[in-house]
Amino acid sequence: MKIELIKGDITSITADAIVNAANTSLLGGGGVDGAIHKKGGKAILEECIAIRNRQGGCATGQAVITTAGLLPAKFVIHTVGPVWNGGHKKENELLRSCYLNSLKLAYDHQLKTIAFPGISTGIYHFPKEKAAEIALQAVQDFENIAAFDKIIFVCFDDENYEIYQKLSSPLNPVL
Ligand code: AR6
Repeated sequence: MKIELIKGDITSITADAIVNAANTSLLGGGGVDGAIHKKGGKAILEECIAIRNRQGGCATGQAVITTAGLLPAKFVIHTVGPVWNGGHKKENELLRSCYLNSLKLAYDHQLKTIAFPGISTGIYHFPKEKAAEIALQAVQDFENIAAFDKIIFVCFDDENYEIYQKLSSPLNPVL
């Protein structure tokens, strides 16, 4: 398993799955969620609505999977990160659950490559360095991580990219 770091737009990534930083409604929003629905087309929203009708959206820390519509990826895994509220509302645990549940869903679908954005580090204001530490630790801790070929962290902003570069280089000398 290889960890790759990319600076750019996750909607352009070719992978078995890209992860969306969604909200509990699954009906779209701004940030990476808005970009995925805009470029991926209506098939993604249709599947999100079907999931919502079946199970009432997606709870914080959980994940669901849909088609990737018109995107180059095969699937979108929608996970709902915690809103940062000072750190005493189980934000760390919930963010870790986002990564672990997304990896579990990908593993259950026999997916080999998965790309993550910095979940919760935009509109939800999770501190970026802490979020990156949690993301990298969750990947290392996932019990079936060896089944994956590649885990990609896609950083949209310079600050996240620099943080991931700093934190991930000891884990992966190829970075
Ligand atoms: N590709 C990769 N990363 C991106 C992209 C992109 N195209 N666009 C933004 N980012 P955010 P959140 C980065 O705000 O904080 C939505 O309205 C961005 O720089 O998208 O989890 C949802 O519907 C940041 O590092 O998600 C929810 O209501 C990271 O993605 C709410 O925002 C996450 O930023 C979720 O907030």
